Amino acid sequence: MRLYSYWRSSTAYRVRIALALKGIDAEVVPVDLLAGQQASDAYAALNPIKAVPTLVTDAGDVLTQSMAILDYMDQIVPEPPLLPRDDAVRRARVLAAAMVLATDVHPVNNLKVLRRLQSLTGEDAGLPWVRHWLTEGLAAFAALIDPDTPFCFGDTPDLADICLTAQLYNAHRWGVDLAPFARLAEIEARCLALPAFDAARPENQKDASR
Ligand SMILES: N[C@@H](CCC(=O)N[C@@H](CS)C(=O)NCC(=O)O)C(=O)O
Repeated sequence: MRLYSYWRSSTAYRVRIALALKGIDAEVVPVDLLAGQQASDAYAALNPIKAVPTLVTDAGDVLTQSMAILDYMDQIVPEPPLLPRDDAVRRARVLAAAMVLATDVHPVNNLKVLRRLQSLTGEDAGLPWVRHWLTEGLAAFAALIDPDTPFCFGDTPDLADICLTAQLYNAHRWGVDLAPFARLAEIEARCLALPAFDAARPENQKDASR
């Protein structure tokens, strides 16, 4: 398989974690978002929304949207599961928490949204904007997960933990005050102590520039 990724992309980070958890080998192809490579004709032909990640399977199928790619991986390699399979209510709860970060927080803090905001307002409101939505989203996420489990919803990491770890990378990067989120920090530490999460970290990618 081939994963088009950018080291700092939290959506590509989600997919890198899941690939490692599932033990799926993939060649990582860097797409430099700051250089605008996501908008090249060649890349846009693969991923029409001009964003990472994109996964190309061994059969040549081109998959886009990180949550759809995670679902695909959960189908082809069922263990460890990313979502509960035998409890519809728990499955909906895990998905809801993950989607707070994936569909409520991530889109409004995306690079192209920040650039558009700046071009419309003439101001660089990026940092307060990003911190606001992250803080609001993390508070909602914390209220939605189980209160006293090692990971978000149990003894092993799932889709919610994957989305959390990736989004907390952004929170650290942008200096969000994480003092109110002690439980999330504990879960993050447990996740990052696992080899699969560690291997997927932005700073451990070959295109990481420090
Ligand atoms: N909903 C998409 C979002 C993908 C996305 O926006 N990725 C960001 C990086 S985290 C990106 O490539 N942004 C490019 C840009 O803003 O120009 C997904 O989950 O795959």
